[in-house]
Amino acid sequence: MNDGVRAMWMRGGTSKGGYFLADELPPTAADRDAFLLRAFGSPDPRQIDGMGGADPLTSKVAVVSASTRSDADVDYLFLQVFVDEAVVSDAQNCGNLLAGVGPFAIERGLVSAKAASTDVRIFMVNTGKLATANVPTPGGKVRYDGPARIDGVPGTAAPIPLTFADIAGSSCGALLPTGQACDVIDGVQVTLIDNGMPCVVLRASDVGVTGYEDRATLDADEVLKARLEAIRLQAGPLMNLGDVTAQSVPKMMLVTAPREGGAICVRSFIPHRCHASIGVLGAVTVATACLLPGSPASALATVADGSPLQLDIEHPSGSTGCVLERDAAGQVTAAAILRTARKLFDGVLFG
Ligand code: NQM
Repeated sequence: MNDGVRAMWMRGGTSKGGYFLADELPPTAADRDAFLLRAFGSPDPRQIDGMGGADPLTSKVAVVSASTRSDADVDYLFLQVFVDEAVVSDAQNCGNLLAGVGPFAIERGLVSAKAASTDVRIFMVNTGKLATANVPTPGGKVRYDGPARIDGVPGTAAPIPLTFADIAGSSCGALLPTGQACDVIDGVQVTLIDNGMPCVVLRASDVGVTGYEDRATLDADEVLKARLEAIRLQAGPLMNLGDVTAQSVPKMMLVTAPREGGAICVRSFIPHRCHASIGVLGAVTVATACLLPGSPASALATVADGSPLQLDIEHPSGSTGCVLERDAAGQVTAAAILRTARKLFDGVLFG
């Protein structure tokens, strides 16, 4: 690919990555992945020879195309480019990069902008589920600056609310793939749950930490990481994900009681490094666990009654608000989360 491929670099939520039109990438998955590994500089812990930021949160790809579905405007395939392994994985979705998909689709002419704001209906190819992004488009152009603040990103930007309906079991086939809200692995109570992102939810205190530590402290704790990985590898088959050795799911969500007025406090491993804040669909999934009697999360959570219900998920950079809707039986039927995005670069990327 010496002639390069057109790419836009964007911050999406609290993550960052490359956005591509599907038909501008190499046509086979093998050639596409080889191009992406070269372009991002993987495998290398510093990604010095490429665009990756030496962090899983900045080594991400959105592949976007016009949708053939009647209920979607565009298709979004998320790819995680591993930093220090020669792996490009489509085994997970990403709700943070999703925040840039609507603006990108409008910028590339896949969706026509409306006068004030534009709803972009996005089919998330990794999970077969739908999201809607509301993109500010005053005067028919994407607007990136604005008053919205999200923890984990300095400053403010234009608000992009994301809404999700019916995302339970997105990768595992069911909200609770084992059929119960609490299982025990290696003597630790866990909730194996997927409301948009496969997650193993467990008490931080059950693996020897408080859950209030900062990212660097947790990343340096090799004993903790080995214990979490042992639990994760056993959780994979139980969650219908098979052997997850080379996958970035399930995510490990260490929960503890909130201390900033939120619903729950979380440190997430994604899965081998601690997240600087929290993933979008990861946050929705933990919030859902807080509502499940019997889950280690619900015992620690502070949650009001009713629907819609706002749950603020505390994390290392602040908190992320999730709005959940429930039906009469208490099942979560829809979720919404506020994100922002920023266009950083538009050009040609060489692999
Ligand atoms: O859970 C990181 C991120 C994510 C995923 C990860 C995400 C989500 O923050 O929807 O956004 O969990 O690998 O980009």
